[in-house]
Amino acid sequence: VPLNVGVVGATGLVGSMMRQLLEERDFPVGTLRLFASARSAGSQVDFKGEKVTVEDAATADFAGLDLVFFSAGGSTSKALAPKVAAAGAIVIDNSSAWRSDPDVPLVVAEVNPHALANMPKGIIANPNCTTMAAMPVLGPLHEAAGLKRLIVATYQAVSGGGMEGIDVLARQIAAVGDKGAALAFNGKADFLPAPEKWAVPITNNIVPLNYVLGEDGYTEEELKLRDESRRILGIPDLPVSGTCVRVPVFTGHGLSINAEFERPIDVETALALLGKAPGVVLSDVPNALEATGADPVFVGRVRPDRTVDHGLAMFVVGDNLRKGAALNAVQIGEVLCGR
Ligand code: A2P
Ligand code: 11C
Repeated sequence: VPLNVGVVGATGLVGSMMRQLLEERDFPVGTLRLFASARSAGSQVDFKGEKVTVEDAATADFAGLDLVFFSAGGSTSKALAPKVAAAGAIVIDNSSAWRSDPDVPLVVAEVNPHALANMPKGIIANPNCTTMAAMPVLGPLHEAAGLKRLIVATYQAVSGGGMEGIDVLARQIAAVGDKGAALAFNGKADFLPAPEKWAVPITNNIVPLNYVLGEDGYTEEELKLRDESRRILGIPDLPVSGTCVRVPVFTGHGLSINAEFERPIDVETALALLGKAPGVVLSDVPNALEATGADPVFVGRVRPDRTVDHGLAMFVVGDNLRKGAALNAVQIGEVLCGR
């Protein structure tokens, strides 16, 4: 049965990817309505060869919609998602607004679709792109051996910061131009651009501070990784220590993962499980360019972590705009359609 589908934040980076994936995956869309801020209301966007006019989300009437995807930031979701759900639609929200609400399931399509059985608010949360990349890999390993502790360092692409992140890196790369080799001896060269969006330049650099600091000196991104992993895997007190780092890559979040398990699990067993895990592809050198534009997450460098009794070390990369955001949201929609 075709559904009346909406996208709030349709003009943004993730919202545009949602539109693309609805088309690419032939999602059963009857009518598509697109919403954004007053700034872009009235503009026209292509969907399946037809023009759709963008509506102002603040004043729109949401009646008649079955399923509405949100990717317009946390405050828009907080304010609007309950209104849209009250009008009768199921909301799949990509922001962090609802992820810790016990009445809102936090779902990775391949890992915990059963959580969709309980959604009293009519709202479903889509995880952070960093957490997301790890879940299709850690889910089957946890099922086999019982995850006990997680140490993660990330290598995150700038498109995790939206269109603005892409623009900032592109501008900074252009400003350095062909003078970059001078940075081998002088990290304060006068041609370096002033920092924008991140505390220090992102080009030719690594930035171990993704925005805001929270509890214990961990960043919000690192705390999301901890809290969301606990909820998705169903291990409420799982110890997780993350270090989230921004790198000058446009798309593809990489994660170096050290996982400790309750029970023995060797590399061969892990590779056999990961080789047949849905949404996971084995790779000798999982890297950001390999992941960009691809649906699955890539895992490789799987080896024993002998610093603990039952440990594995590995590297995972996923497209932060696809599986990390828009794709998982659409996959949740597909799971709902299947019911
Ligand atoms: P607009 O293009 O009208 O500003 P990104 O994450 O790429 O920056 O995109 C953010 C998306 O969220 C855009 O589609 C943007 O619309 C939308 N958005 C931002 N603020 C609001 C708001 N208050 N109400 C509805 N949509 C919003
Ligand atoms: C980043 N992971 O790479 C963030 C973007 O909680 O959905 C997504 C933030 C979120 O900057």
